[in-house]
Amino acid sequence: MKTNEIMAMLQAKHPGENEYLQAVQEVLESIEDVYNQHPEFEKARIVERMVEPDRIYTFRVTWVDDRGNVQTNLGYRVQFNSAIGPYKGGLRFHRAVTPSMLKFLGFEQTFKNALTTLPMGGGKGGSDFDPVGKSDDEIMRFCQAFMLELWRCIGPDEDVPAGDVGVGGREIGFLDGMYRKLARQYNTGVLTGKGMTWGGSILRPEATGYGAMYFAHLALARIGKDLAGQRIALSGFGNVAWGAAKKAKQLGAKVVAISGPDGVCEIPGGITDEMIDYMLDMRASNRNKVEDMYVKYPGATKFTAGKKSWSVPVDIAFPSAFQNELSLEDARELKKNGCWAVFEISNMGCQADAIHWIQDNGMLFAPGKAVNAGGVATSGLEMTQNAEHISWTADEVDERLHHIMSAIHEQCVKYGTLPEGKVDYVKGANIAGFMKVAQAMLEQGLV
Ligand code: 2IT
Repeated sequence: MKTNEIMAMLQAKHPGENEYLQAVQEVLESIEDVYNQHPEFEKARIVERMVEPDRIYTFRVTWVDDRGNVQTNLGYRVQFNSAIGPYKGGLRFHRAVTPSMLKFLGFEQTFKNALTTLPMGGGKGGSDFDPVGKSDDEIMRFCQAFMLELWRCIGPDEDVPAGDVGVGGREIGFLDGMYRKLARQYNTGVLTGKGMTWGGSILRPEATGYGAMYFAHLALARIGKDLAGQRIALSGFGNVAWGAAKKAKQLGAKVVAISGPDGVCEIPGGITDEMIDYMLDMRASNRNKVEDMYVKYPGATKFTAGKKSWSVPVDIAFPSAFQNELSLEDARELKKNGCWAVFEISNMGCQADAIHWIQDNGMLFAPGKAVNAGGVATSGLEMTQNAEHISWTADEVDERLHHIMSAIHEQCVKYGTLPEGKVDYVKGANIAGFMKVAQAMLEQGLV
């Protein structure tokens, strides 16, 4: 297998699908050497098969807004790879959603889920519906209309969606409510991220951010450092940044920046518990403005329009909002201001040239598919609890999450340790995830 040749073939087949091509290129670059040591993979054309989704559902979603206008959006479910288990991955509601975006996310999800140690395949879905400025009623009507189509594509042993950008507990509630009505199944683990009283797992809302901090703790401990006392920049103020802020604070780090599409909110004294709680109100308002934090806490914060979190001097950056949110220029500015580590919590949060620059300039870097895998891992734990008709305590879930994040970290170290002793977490995560999926595909024959 030659990465260049496969990429040329995919570019010709899927022109303009930039996020998808970027995600594939990153994985292929990392695995090329290992892959070529396995002629049995080449013979079964594992790579050519693995880069294409098993299937993609596309559907029209029609709903009525509060003014009585008929609205039409597009809905999708990309079932990427089921070699190690049922398709599993979130739903993204964002105006920029395209098949390319969901294919990149489904591809990444396949390897991420393999890293979690749990038997979950990879999938992703969503819609170009824009939640910004929508009322709760509009969100409910959209979710119901979306599920009218989606419910035939999913099932607890087939495909289990969850949240992602624009889809949190409220949306999962509306989606699951409609699924129950349509399927007449009331104890299903068909969605994860459910409410605590109707099948949800305790700690699932926090899990992505908690897992990211556990991973960072392990990577720092390996080089004799600690999260306590570090100044941290997060981006966004959604579910992921919220969980990350909570755990960072508990571990003694100081979160000094969050952001939104409107700009950056600096918090020189470090984020407080009240501010962390207020992030939930900010999301629920559907305003999508980080300036609201400044308006609420003007004495303790500073808002700068049009700037990103990466302009704030910090020790560690945690992109936690959207793909490609950290550019080469941002990476340079971070380093200039003293930053020495970047942990992606968002999926593909850094642009490809930024990752290369960060690694070449002696900074520690870890990719989203390892760092943020605690979210989907806890979804996997929710599926187990649903299947067993039980619920675990917070301590039980947290202990399993810890265990999974250390298993992920260990796999990265196993496959990513360089001759000089440093760990290339990109390589480690990609090879570990790839080997597991490739082996399963090989054993299952040409299907
Ligand atoms: O990107 C992700 O891993 C998620 N949005 C969570 C997926 C899940 O199924 O919990």
